[in-house]
Amino acid sequence: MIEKTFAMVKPDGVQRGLVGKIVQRFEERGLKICGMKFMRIPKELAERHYEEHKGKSFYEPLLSYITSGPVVCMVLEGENAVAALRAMMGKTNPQDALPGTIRADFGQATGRNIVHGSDSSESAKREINLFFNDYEIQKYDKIDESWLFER
Ligand code: IDP
Ligand code: MG
Repeated sequence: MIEKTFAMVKPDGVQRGLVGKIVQRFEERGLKICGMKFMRIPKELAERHYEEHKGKSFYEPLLSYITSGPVVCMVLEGENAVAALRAMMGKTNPQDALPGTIRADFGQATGRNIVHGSDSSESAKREINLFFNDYEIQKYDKIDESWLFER
């Protein structure tokens, strides 16, 4: 099933100069970039984005982290894109993430784990709507599609 998901290079990924490498992985996998923007997340948006974690011990540090500098937000599309992105990211704690995943290859600590990806189709829809307007999400044909998929 072709679907969209929401991805983000978090402030540590931007500061450490990993934006290009991370976006390259998505492009090489064949995930289509439908939206992309460089922004600083306002506190209120961070609170809405992470509302499921409100009250947890890491909630306040998480808000500080995610609003501490600019991030790169993306809408990615592909076959089972939600699960594909989560698999590419690896486990939340980079210490548990498998080599070859973004979090294992580039990070060491849960509180500095470089990337975000929606955890379900419902989260993906919610997060895409939180971060992107309709006019920021592009519909277009990409020349590799007939070689990525059997059609
Ligand atoms: P996920 O990003 O893999 O979906 P969640 O459990 O949804 O993981 O947590 C959201 C984010 O909160 C994590 O990516 C990480 O940045 C931060 N976080 C989660 N658990 C901890 C923790 O125990 N200590 C510090 N930060 C945490
Ligand atoms: Mg999550």
